[in-house]
Amino acid sequence: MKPLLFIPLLLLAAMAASAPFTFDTPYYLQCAGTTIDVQYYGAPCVVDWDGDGLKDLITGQFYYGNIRFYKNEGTNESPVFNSFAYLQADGVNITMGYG
Ligand SMILES: [Ca+2]
Repeated sequence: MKPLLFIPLLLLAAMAASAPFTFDTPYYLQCAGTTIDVQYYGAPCVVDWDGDGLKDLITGQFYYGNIRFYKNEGTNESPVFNSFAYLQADGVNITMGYG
């Protein structure tokens, strides 16, 4: 079984602006009802990537070194991810070394 991208609630707590920093039971993030799985070494980052005021999820993907962008369609307190896109520059996927 492949390891799944595990994002502790620590990151979700960071998404809630000015919320007190607390820990809760960890769980797997979902995208469109499916657990987000980037194989290995995801290195997730929470940031408002598209400038709409909602913090999104950016994470690496082991195979092919792509970088995934999950747009937050919920709120900063309860993020919802329904799809992802690969980050691109000049129409070409941005990749990092892998393997
Ligand atoms: Ca955003």
